[in-house]
Amino acid sequence: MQDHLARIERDGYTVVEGAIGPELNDMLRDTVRRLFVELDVQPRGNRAEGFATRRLYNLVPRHEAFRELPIHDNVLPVVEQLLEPECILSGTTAMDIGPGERLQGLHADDGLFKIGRPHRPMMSTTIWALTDFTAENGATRIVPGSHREPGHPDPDDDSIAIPAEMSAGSVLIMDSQLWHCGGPNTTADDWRLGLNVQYVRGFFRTQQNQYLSIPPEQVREYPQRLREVLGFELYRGIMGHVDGASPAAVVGAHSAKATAYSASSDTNPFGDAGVADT
Ligand SMILES: O=C(O)CCC(=O)C(=O)O
Repeated sequence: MQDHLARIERDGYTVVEGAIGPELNDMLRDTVRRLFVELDVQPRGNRAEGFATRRLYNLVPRHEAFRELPIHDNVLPVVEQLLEPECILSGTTAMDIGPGERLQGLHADDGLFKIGRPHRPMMSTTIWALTDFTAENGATRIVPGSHREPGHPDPDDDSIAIPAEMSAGSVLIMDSQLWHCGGPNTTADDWRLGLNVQYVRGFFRTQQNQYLSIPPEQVREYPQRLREVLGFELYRGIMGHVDGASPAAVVGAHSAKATAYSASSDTNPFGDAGVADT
């Protein structure tokens, strides 16, 4: 844990080798590829999403295997330390980079937050390799140390980037200030499949809207920790309430933190203990 956090602080990223075993990895890969066929997923044809890349958003409700990832013991604890324990899921995306894809273009995932750079980590992007990531098949390109840069990159200056090569089952965890992008795929037939599982601190608006993306009857059945990570519990006992109740209570789930303002003093910013500024 400490090594991963130290690497993220120094380089802006770390890699958890073998975060998931071959069985889960293969099941996720096969499920994504089956969904691509069933849903007739085609490249969206723009630079951000790719011209030869298949993408699928909102994975959590689509199959139970995807529900393991946002709360996985080998990744979430690192993200919780990097951001905060009440961090929430910002989105999930499958990204299958196909032969002939060009460089996506360097960017920082939290570049939409106009809060000045560098800043304390606010967002964390984790990329789960479901196939081997190689320089040739489109491994994520990263610029080590760029999370400390005050500005934004030239999207096309790939000379400063290196490929995050990793074997299937490994996870790249980034401070989302890091300059990175999907790599070009120069192979003839080797698709590069990664899952993007992204988190933000609990007070941010998320990139994908979980409340409207996930059927309430599913949310009711999810484990408590998953509901929390999906933002269905109140942030610090206050933020996100619906007439004083948590979204979890509104969809009929048991809620650990049901009522805004009645939270205990150690989680209530208006209470005596307050909340440490971390
Ligand atoms: O596909 C990848 O490796 C990275 C994609 C990415 O950076 C993005 O879509 O924002």
